[in-house]
Amino acid sequence: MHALTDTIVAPITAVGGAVAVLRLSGSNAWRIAQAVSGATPIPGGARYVRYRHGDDGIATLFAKGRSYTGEEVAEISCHGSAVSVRTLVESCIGAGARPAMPGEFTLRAFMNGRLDLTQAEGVRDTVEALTGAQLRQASLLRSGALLREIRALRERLIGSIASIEASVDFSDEVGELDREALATQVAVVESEVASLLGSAAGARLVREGLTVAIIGRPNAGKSSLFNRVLRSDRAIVTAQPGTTRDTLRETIEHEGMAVTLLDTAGLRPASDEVERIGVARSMESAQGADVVWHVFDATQGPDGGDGDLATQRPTILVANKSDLLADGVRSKAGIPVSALTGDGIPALLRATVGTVESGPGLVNSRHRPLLEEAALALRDASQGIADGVPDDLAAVCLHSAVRCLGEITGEAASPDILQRVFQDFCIGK
Ligand SMILES: Nc1nc2c(ncn2[C@@H]2O[C@H](COP(=O)(O)OP(=O)(O)OP(=O)(O)O)[C@@H](O)[C@H]2O)c(=O)[nH]1
Ligand SMILES: [Mg+2]
Repeated sequence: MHALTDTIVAPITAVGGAVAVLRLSGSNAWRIAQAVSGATPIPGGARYVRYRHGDDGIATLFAKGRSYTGEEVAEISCHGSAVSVRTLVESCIGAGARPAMPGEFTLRAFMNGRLDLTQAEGVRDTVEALTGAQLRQASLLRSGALLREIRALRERLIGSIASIEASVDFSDEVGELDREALATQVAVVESEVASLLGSAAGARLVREGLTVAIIGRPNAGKSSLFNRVLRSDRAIVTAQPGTTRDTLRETIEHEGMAVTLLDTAGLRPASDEVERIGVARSMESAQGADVVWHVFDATQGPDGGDGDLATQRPTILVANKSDLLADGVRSKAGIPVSALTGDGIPALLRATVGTVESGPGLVNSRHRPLLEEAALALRDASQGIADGVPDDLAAVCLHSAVRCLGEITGEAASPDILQRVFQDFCIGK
């Protein structure tokens, strides 16, 4: 890791816009902004500046303690062409800055106590959000909603540990430990940790979205359905069975949730090597999906040799080509849809989202194992208190739960945990 005392620079806007903004952070930020622009920008305000390399823009200075990173910061804008951005970055480096590492602005904000690890994750999730639900969830995390909950639980446990330690060390003054009160305190924390864990699965679906594998026999209309739901001609459709070979993947937003659709090769005994690989990939897609759409031709029914398509995943039977059924005839099974006319697609999407439990929640895949470990330690503590183990043994379990909660917020985080959190940030965050 590079020195945290360097002044760093990176564009904080995406390429391709009309305007770009560079952020300089560190003790020389203002001096470097001044060196590249020749003007004296106004502390705490924005000022029009002309850069030595030819472009111009606005410089905004933030004082130490009043910026995103907590350090002295200058944000300087220029026009968004790649050459203007590159030249301005190079000028800043020439004046003493170093290129920022991915996530380094947010790492510095964390180091300076501007945010905790869960809020840093909220920053990353906000930048990466694709749907309205993801944006709301990320903003809640960024606002410190999980931090406050975890910190409150941690403080309660620290209080319990203190009461145990006081009764061990100063039993003459504070008297015997009130084991019943202690058991109640631990039980409350235990149930709150359990409820956080209970929200994790739903939160994952909002965060990562839902993956749907479309499988079925050749010619059932899988690719047609895929195209219809995407509203584009993404996949090749022909009347010839065995058209799709490679798995295709596209994401849409449905009612705030990211839904990734996988179009797969029709399942049948393969006639050549390419098809054999395609069929194997179809089964792999199905095993990895949250939901499977098992598509069949409504004029034939699902039983036409489709029995071998069973997967372990929640499966929705989809009776496609319902437009070919005679008036008044209903498909024997499944949700009737027509990829040709679009009939039944809204009902299919509703049923799909209905098979999974998705809900607001702030727990991510890093927090989850730590919460599980805390829950185990709390269970051991409760058990110990009920069984009358020595008080300091119960305290050991509580200490371990406190450490897990501290790793979530970063109050007790080692350098490798920090590296894991910040490594998947992009440059400029
Ligand atoms: N009438 C009607 N025809 C459809 C419908 N959906 C698909 N088809 C036709 O069925 C044929 C096969 O469609 P595809 O979408 O290629 O089927 P597939 O399941 O992807 O087939 P493979 O990729 O070979 O496994 C094409 O001729 C489509 O035009 C539908 O809802 N109604
Ligand atoms: Mg196909």
